[in-house]
Amino acid sequence: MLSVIITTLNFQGNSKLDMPSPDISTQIAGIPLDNCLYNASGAWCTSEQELTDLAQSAAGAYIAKSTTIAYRAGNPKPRYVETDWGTINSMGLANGGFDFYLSFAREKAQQLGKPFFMSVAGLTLENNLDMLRRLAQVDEVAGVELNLSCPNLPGKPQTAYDFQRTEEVLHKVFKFYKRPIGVKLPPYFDIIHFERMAEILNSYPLQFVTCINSIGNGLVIDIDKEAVVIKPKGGFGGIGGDFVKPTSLANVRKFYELLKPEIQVIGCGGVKSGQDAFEHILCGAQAVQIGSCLMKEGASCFDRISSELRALMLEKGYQSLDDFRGKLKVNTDEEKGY
Ligand code: OXC
Repeated sequence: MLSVIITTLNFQGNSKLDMPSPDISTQIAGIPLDNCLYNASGAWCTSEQELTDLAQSAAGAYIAKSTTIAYRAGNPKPRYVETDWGTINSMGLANGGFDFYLSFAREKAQQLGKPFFMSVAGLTLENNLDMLRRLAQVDEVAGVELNLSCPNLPGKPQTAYDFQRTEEVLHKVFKFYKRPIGVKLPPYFDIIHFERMAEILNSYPLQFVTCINSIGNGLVIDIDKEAVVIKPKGGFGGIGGDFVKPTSLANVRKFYELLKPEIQVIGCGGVKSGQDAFEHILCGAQAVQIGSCLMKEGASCFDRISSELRALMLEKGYQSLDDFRGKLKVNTDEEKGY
C-alpha cells in the first residue's frame, strides 16, 4: 500500500490519487468507443453467446469472426493450441456465415448498444464485393474490417502479400463502398514492403488498417510426440500471443509513420496487459485489439487490462490517449540510411 501511495506522488508533492481517472476512450472512423480495447476478429466472437459476452464486457466495441458468404465448419481439429509464449491456429475461417452475423447486427447488436463491427473474408473477390454491396445498405453495422490476410486457407494466398491484387480489390471496393471500412493486414518484415503497401492504401479513402493478423505459417512441435500440434496444413498455422508483440508494434509504428493521417492504425498482437496496450498506443494505435489473451482469460480481460492501462497513465500523469499516442521517442541523430 505504501509503495502505491509513494509512486502516485509527483515531484511537487501533489497526489495523483486526486486526479480524475484517465480517459481511455477513442474513436474509430468517427465512431465513439468508451474504451480503446476490443477483441481481435477471430477471438471469442463466432457464436451469438460469444458476441453477447463481448457486448456485455468492458470492451469499447466488438467485432465478429471473419465471415464468408456461407457457414463454414473450418479446418479439422485440433486447430488451436496455446503454448507458454503464444498460440498457433488454423481455424480455416470457421464462421456462422454472412446472414448469421447480419441478423445478429440487426436483431441483437442494436439492443446491446455497443459499436458492432463485422469482418469480411470472402473466398473470392466477387464474394467480398457481394457482401460489401449488402453491407453498404446496413446501418446497424458500425464498420467493416476487410480481412486480406488469413493465412489458413489451403490453396488461397494471403491477398495483402500480393500488392497488385490488393490494389485491384481496393479499386473495386471503393467504386461503391462509402461507409466506415478498414483492412486487416498481415505482418510485413521489410521496409520496402511497408512502403509499397502504404502507397497503395494512401490512394484510397479507407478509414483504418488493423496491424497485424497472425504471423502466418509457423510450426509448433510437441517434442515428446515428435509431432506437430495442430492438424491442418501439416501443422502450419498462424502465430499469435506474446511472441508476436515486437512484430505487431513494428507494423503499427511503420504504418502510423507512412499512412496519411486520415487512415487510423488499430494495433493487434501480443496484448495481455495495460503496458502492452500502452506500447501499441505509443507507437500510434488509435485502438487496440486483443486476441490470444481473450481466448485464454475470457471477456473479463478487458476490465483487467483497462484498469492496468488507466493505472499506468495515472502513474505517468497522462489524462487521455492523445497525451501519448504516437509519441514514441526515437534517436533522431540516426542517419536515415534504411
Ligand atoms: N487469421 C485469420 O484471419 N483467420 C483465422 N486465423 C488467423 O490467424 C482462421 O480462420 O484461420
